[in-house]
Amino acid sequence: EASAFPVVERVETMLVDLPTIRPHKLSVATMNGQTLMLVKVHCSDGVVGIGEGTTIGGLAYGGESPEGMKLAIDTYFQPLMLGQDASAVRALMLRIGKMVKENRFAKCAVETALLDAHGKRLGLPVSAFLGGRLRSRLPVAWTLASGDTARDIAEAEKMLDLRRHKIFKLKIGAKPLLDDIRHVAAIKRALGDRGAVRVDVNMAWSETEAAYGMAAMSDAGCELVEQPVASAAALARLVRRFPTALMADESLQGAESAFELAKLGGADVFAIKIEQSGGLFNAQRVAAIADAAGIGLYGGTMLEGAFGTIASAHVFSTFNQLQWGTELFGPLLLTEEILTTPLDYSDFELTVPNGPGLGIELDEERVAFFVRDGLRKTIS
Ligand code: MUC
Ligand code: MG
Repeated sequence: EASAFPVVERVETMLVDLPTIRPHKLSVATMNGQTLMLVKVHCSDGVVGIGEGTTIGGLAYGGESPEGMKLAIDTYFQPLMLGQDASAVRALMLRIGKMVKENRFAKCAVETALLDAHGKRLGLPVSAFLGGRLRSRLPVAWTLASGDTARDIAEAEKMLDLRRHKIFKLKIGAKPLLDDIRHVAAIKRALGDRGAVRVDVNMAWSETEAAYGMAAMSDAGCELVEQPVASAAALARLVRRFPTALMADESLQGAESAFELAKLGGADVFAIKIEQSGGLFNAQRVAAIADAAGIGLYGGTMLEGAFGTIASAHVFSTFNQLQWGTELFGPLLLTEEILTTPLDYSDFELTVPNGPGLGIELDEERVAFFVRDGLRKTIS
């Protein structure tokens, strides 16, 4: 007898290795490519949902890797999902949460796939059952991280000409402080009022360096400094000492850490990421904490491909406020298009798709070529 609700029949995972358009240099790693961990949830009503997990530089950024996510889902998530009601997404995520601690990135990928499937089933975009969107276009920052000042300026000029980005985030912290200060000042000088300049230190500074660095960033015309130090207590000591805004990223590892940081007064702005938050619903919980604490919001990225990026876009479209825009440029850092219809990046913004589920479609033939141990390996 057929059950009254659609059940999860199969959970399929794959690693997709894609080159980046240029080396992407962060203080924690230099990326020459990105690995997308894609998860497909096959349901008994014939619906298939797709989710994605990524990290930055393998294990250089945090505790999860694409390979680790795949293993966790294949071995531990899948048995908890098979035969369960695929349309009861929150109940299924709670069930998984009871048996799987941490693993926020893998949970986010699975939740994304379930929500994509659910939306396709209902004929509604994911944003609709996250409470409904307040905006359909999101401002998108671009990250300048070639490691070379002149090249970064040329890249920013190109983005301005294309009308694709006018907010620029510079990755610093790998070089000596004075070199970084010169780099940021030179880029802001070149762009003037045409482009906003922000920096992400990815925790590379000591608190002393941060105090000096934040003052220098303010003088250089940099409007925001992201996660200069690791410690939440140090962030709280640095916050609002300088005209430049202070944004937390790595410190935010789900709602509990967001609550602790808000209590400490450790940030002017939260960079909310769906993966670090542990999924789309949890990203909304982090946003609610920021709202309640009077903290500004920014839509962050783990340099996801199209699926993680659009899952993020659906969530960010529902935030009460989004004063600092987003950095949902991940797909543009990759050389390959993996969708049948490319995303709409235009006039400095990304359009949140309106079709059922995530509202995007995987180009199966194209992606087969880049699946690890798949077609490309067989051919070459
Ligand atoms: C981060 O730390 O915010 C976001 C943009 C980028 O280039 O790297 C990421 C990660
Ligand atoms: Mg960051």
